[in-house]
Amino acid sequence: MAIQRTFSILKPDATERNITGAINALIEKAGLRIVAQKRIHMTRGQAETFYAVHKERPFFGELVDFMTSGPVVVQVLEGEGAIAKYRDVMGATDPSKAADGTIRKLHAKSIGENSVHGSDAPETAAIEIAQFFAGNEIVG
Ligand code: 3AN
Repeated sequence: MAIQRTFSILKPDATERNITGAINALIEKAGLRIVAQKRIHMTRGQAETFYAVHKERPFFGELVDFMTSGPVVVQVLEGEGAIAKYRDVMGATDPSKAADGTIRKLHAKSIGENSVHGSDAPETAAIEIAQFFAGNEIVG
């Protein structure tokens, strides 16, 4: 399996509860390396662009409201098969369905306030990373 990069967000429910370090510990324990990280407050425009694929879904407005409700931590994670590995560590979108030991099982509050985002494919990872990081901000 090749070394990959994936894009991660620690969402407002995580920054609000001051558990970004606890989540980072789970990321690092899984063998993923945090090669870029910054804390930002997303604008509505940034959130709408980021989640454009969900524009027609009934929860889109709620999702944008939530993602702009407080600070988030955006990250680039690197490792062997990082995209699938991070999705395993995150757990299912709905925390009640997430496997034991996953970030969402341990920390997510609900299907909407589910603590973390991770890219779902190499193409989306590249687009998402480029939305938030310049090349020289990623130090592997
Ligand atoms: P994942 O983040 O696991 O890839 P997606 O891509 O289906 O899940 O959904 C993107 C985000 O939209 C989720 N992380 C969650 O915050 C939100 N979301 C998904 N489904 C719902 C829902 N039924 N109600 C509210 N928010 C949702």
